[in-house]
Amino acid sequence: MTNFKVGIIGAGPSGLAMLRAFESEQKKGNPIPEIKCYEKQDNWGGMWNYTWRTGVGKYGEPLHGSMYKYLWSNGPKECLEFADYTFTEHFGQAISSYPPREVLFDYIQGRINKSNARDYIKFSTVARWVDYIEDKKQFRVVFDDLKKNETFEEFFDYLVVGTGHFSTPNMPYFEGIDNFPGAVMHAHDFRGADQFIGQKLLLIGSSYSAEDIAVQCYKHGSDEVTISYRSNPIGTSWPEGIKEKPLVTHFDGNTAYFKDGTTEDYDAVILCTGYQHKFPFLPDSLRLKTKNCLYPDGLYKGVVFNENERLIFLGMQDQYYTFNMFDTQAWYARDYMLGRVPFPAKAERDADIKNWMDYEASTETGAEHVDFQTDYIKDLISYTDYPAFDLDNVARMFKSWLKDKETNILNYRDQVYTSVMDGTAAEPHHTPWMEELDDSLNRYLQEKCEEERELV
Ligand code: FAD
Ligand code: NA7
Repeated sequence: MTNFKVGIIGAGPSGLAMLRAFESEQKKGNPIPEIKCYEKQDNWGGMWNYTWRTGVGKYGEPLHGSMYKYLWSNGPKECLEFADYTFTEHFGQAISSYPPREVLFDYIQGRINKSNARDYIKFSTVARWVDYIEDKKQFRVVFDDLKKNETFEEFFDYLVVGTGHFSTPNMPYFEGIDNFPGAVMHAHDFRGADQFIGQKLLLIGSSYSAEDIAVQCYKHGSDEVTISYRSNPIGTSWPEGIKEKPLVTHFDGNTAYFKDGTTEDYDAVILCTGYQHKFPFLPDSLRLKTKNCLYPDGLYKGVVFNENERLIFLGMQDQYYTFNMFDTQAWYARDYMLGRVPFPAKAERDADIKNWMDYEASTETGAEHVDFQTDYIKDLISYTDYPAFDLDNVARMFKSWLKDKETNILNYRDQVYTSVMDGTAAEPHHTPWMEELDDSLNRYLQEKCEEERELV
């Protein structure tokens, strides 16, 4: 049955994957449902659509973007590559394994520009509220057209939520932080290391944001960085200038007090304390309630909302895999909506969710988390025609990346990997990452940097 209507909220990598999944079906000559996608920003790309703004966007909405200047991929691009659109197809040449943000944005756009996806997307439009109308089995969604400042509503048989979950800060309070005299911000508002040159920084949290912001600030000239951890230190061998300490207990002026009894003075504090899954447009009964983990409770196959099977969430997991995982989810969601994949009774779905959650609970190390997500994607792929790829090899690259970071956090981005999609071996970037201060697409694609040319 295809005479139904699908609403997609968000045109980031997840929402775009959903559009692409339907497009691939259409290209085969098969009928597809009526689709509409709504994006609150003026362009697609989600997090990868960089903004200099903080706080609110140009229409006064809570700002989505958490990315910053000088952000380079924090994992090998070979692990996130689309199976149906390779980096080599896009750039026409081999590139390095850890491209900067603008290069990845270009790649995301490359695939979607080849489709008619833009025709389906209404930009500058925010989903405000959703009701489920039981007797019609439809969602009523209230939107605001931000440019026209007008409210309207639409009805859908299926609703796909692809609004991301690294946007609403988790901001814990630490006694005395309200009187800290320097800058205090969450990683969500960090827009680059420039303002912290010559400063002594305290980062709270010990995951990806803390690790990368510490290294970025070190690279761009901060004096000293302390990372304060709650549960576990990151534990890599840090260069002189970055160190880890147990959790800060409180502040007095610009002095931070730590659990181990030590104190230190700082110029600025950055809370790298993660994000909340936040769906202000969903009522409690339709809301996914989860912390950041590999298998959120209540999602069958990590995608279908178990309490209302017409509601779909994409990209809600913590992420080792990104773009190709969103694809496999979108392909699954498409075939689910088209009635092509088995959909057992609720008790069986509950049991399936529990199995995955028990599996996640049994994992501890980074390598085990990688294996978990690899198995999850293998399961999803087995239901659809998303092009199969060598996931075991991708898992090996992830584990090697984890080791590279442990060995040398400052140069892991100089390592190169080989695509499992088309066999292309990555080319080292023309400049070692620690010396490369320009993250623009133009500079990145230069064959040799100017200084080298002069020497030739
Ligand atoms: P998002 O990219 O967050 O997109 C969600 C979209 O939904 C946005 O466009 C938003 O405007 C829209 N939206 C939200 N609410 C509404 C609403 N109510 N109405 C309409 N539209 C709405 N991944 C990697 O693979 N490599 C990296 O190096 C990497 N680095 C990262 C660094 C940072 C700082 C962060 C925060 C994330 C990073 N990620 C990285 C992960 C990144 O989140 C994913 O790559 C990807 O962007 C997730 O796609 P998504 O579509 O699920 O969500
Ligand atoms: P994560 O990976 O969810 O990590 C959040 C970190 O914040 C983690 O180390 C937490 O410590 C820490 N945290 C959370 N609450 C507190 C409090 N109250 N006090 C101290 N520390 C706390 O978020 P990230 O921002 O690092 O990464 C998210 C994405 O952004 C990721 O995909 C990157 O690519 C970019 P815990 O270990 O739970 O004790």
